[in-house]
Amino acid sequence: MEQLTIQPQKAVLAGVNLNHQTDFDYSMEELANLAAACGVEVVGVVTQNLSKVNTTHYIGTGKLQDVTIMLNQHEADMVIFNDELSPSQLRNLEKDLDCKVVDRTLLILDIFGERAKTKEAQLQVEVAELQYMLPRLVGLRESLGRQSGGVGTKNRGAGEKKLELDRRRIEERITALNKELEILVAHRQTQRKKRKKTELPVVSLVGYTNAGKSTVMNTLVELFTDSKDKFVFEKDMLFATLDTSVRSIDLEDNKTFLLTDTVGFVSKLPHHLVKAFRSTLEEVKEADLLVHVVDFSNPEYEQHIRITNETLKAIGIEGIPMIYAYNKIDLKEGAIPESQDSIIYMAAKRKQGIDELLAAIRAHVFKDYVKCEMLIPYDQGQHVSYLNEHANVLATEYEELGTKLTLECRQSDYQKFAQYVCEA
Ligand SMILES: Nc1nc2c(ncn2[C@@H]2O[C@H](COP(=O)(O)OP(=O)(O)OP(=O)(O)O)[C@@H](O)[C@H]2O)c(=O)[nH]1
Ligand SMILES: [Mg+2]
Repeated sequence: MEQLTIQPQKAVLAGVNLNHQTDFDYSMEELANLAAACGVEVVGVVTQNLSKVNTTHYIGTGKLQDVTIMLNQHEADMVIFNDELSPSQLRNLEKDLDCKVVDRTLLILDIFGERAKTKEAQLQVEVAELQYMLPRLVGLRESLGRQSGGVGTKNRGAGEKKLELDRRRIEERITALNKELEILVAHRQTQRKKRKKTELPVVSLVGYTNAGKSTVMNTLVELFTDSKDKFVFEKDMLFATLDTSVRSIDLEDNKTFLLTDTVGFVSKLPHHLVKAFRSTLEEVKEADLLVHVVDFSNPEYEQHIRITNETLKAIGIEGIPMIYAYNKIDLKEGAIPESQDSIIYMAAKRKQGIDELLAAIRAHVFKDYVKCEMLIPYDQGQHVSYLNEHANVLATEYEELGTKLTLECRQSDYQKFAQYVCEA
């Protein structure tokens, strides 16, 4: 057995700035963060301004030499490219650089592979990996053979094993994985249907990776549920969350909504990965309201907002009302603007701005609540109990003909109990 000692790998980053994109520097910085998340140490960066990427080598010949010099200088044996490489670019670079060649897609796949905890996430990542590998078998065989498998640590070896399979077997494996996934997805759909029956409004947290979505979720869970085992995983790292979790948030006035937390986005999220995670994101599609969590302390937050909105659109999530939650204001210097209807400034970790966020959520998801009076006959006591549990009962009086409730309730309950409503 090969020993799986974890050695920090050293890498040179290479990126092409196509037509002077303003966010280019940031995307290189992000590439370095992604590399760090894989335990890779960045020892040098080579960039080039081009109007079109080099079709055979992604960067030009001169820059390729710069890369080689840097590799030798630092005794590094890996180059990470800032875009997805075509199969032939990968092959050529492999051959000419004589080192391990990794692109942004493989890097992200590797992180996802390492973080995936649930069966569904693991299957989704594996499908995406195999789809990525399929057209690149030749180049990757060499690249991954050079060292022990994937980019990072845990995935190591898995990549190698996969490459021993030939194309046909990879295709068969993709089919088999997709079948397994279908079963899991069907199960989740059943759960979702069950939830739908409760007619509770669904609020979904969306946003860039590391913005604080899971922290917002945990803060609300802490304040509005009894069971503390309902916390989700939050951490200062890219892609801490890969699955969708749903929690029921019961506010003091018996108004309840479902809150979902899910995977965050990043720029140039690999196409296959987005596709693979489509079913995870289906929950978001059915949301009544999106809370777009933004790391307001990140200088590139506007860019993050744009990428998140573009990714949402790419997966077919459009036309759902959205609240912006500008998070981490505790890290921001200077004056913080006042929160408005759909723009909230907050610090989830310090429970700051939670009231404002809740007010904004309430205004959206409980707007069809009806305020009325109902007179429930004494022999229909079960309705009184139901309403005490499911509606916001403001006053209770015992009258000659029954219990008179002054309440706010959902439209559906208003209709259900229409016969008891007192005319105003
Ligand atoms: N200073 C500060 N840090 C925060 C705040 N909210 C969240 N964080 C931190 O930001 C980091 C990321 O938080 P998460 O909640 O895991 O972020 P996420 O959006 O769920 O990230 P992914 O699951 O990776 O997409 C953690 O270290 C949090 O403690 C805040 O209001 N202020
Ligand atoms: Mg998270």
